[in-house]
Amino acid sequence: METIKIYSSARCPYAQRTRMLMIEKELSFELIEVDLRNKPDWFLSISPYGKVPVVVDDGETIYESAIINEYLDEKYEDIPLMPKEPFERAEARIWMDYCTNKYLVLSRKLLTDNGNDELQSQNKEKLKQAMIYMEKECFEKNESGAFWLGENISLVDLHYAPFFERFSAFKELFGVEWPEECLKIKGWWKEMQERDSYKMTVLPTDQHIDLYQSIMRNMS
Ligand SMILES: N[C@@H](CCC(=O)N[C@@H](CS)C(=O)NCC(=O)O)C(=O)O
Repeated sequence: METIKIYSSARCPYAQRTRMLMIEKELSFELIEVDLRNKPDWFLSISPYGKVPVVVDDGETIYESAIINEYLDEKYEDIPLMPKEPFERAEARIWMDYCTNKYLVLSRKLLTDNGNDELQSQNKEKLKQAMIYMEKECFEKNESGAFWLGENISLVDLHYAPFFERFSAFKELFGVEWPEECLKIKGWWKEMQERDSYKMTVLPTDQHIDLYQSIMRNMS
């Protein structure tokens, strides 16, 4: 088997999802760091969207973190990260979709609406309600286990973890508070921080703050 190649950027939360998956599944891989401010031509010829992560496995190119992670989980079955039952698989995908289309959309609004106090207080309230929804509809319904789907870590945990890592930067930049109702999510986050996959990919909050500040400067 050829070593899997992953084209990544240390600061990219989407690439982090895939790097975490490789570590959780104990896959051997070659990590290729790409300078996204100065993308080399060879990278643009590999990455159709010019984005990381991209994976090359057995000569095939796969991109988009959620698709890569499902692909690698299906192909390398020894340590499965998705449930077997179709309904449970659908539930996992619903929670990953919630991350993309709700949690991340609301988080991004804090960046785009920075400076508008009225909109920011609405954004913070919406983000809080989204977290309370996750707490009540997912974590409080789990009968056992600290993970998103219960006892076993899954693709859903890897989907959210990089963005919870960045929560402390959002607290610092925008005063976002962890809702006091979200105790089980807090327990999950504590558990995730103990994983090797997290410890080997985490960056200090200062670096996230710098990156978000530069994103906001480029917006204005
Ligand atoms: N939906 C993509 C998002 C990937 C993405 O936005 N990557 C960023 C870095 S975090 C990137 O490569 N940006 C370069 C660019 O847009 O030019 C995924 O899940 O893989």
